[in-house]
Amino acid sequence: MTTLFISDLHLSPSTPETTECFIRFMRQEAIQAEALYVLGDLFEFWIGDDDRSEFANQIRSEFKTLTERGIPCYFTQGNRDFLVGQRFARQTGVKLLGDETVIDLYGRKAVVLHGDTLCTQDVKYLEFRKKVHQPWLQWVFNRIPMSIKKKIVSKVQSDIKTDKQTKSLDIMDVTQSEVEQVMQSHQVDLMIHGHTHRPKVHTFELNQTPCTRIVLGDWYTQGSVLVFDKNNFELQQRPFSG
Ligand code: LP5
Ligand code: MN
Repeated sequence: MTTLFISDLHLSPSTPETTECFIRFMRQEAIQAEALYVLGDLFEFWIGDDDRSEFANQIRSEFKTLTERGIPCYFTQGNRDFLVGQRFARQTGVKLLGDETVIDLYGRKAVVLHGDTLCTQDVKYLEFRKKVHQPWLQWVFNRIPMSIKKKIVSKVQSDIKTDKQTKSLDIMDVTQSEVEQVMQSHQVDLMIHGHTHRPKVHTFELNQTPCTRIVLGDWYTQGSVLVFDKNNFELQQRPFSG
């Protein structure tokens, strides 16, 4: 039996190949797993749990099928789907996790998170994150009609687009001291996250203890899955034309 981790699919009606790959993954692979963890940015952008589009319904239904078959599904919000809420969880059977969650992986403790909060050099993003995470603002936004919400999101997205282009790749990667601080605070030697789209297994020592940080890959040109079982783990890819 395996535990599967995915993130950064950026699902959207405009990228049907990714959606097809995701659906195949859910129906053929996740259905046989012990658990599925989605560590953020499942969606290119999630405008709110009131999204009743055919696309949103289809994705919800894939999770519902899985959880109804008894496969536990866990979801951490990313910077693009921070508006996934309890209604989505109720409708799909998915369990929402907090920003940082410690899980038991076959007897080994691991902290799982999206990864955006580890990029402490990206001060402008973290300020932006703080703003859009304000509960009162989300409460208001969730009550605005869909057509107006779409206009607000497009406006904000186009306003901040150029800002990202001016940032160095370094700024948009994790800060090692923050990684260490988070791992120490949870007393774990394993961290799993996405966000940076730089899939890799990093090993380092922390207080003479060997530590591992696994970075999940995005789904831009292929599926990307971390497969974990009781003896081993592997970052694997899934071709689009499966
Ligand atoms: O995902 P990726 O890699 O493309 O970029 C992220 C960071 N960008 C984001 C932005 C989201 O994708 C788009 C969000 C649209 C939000 C609409 C909000 C509607 C209101 C909701 C209210 C509840 O996450 C990017 C990081 C990058 O990861 C790192 O890899 O750098 O961050 C940015 O580019 C953010 C800019 O630096 C922020 C610029 C400040 C602009 C201030 C505008 C204030 C708007 C307040 C909105 C209420
Ligand atoms: Mn992200």
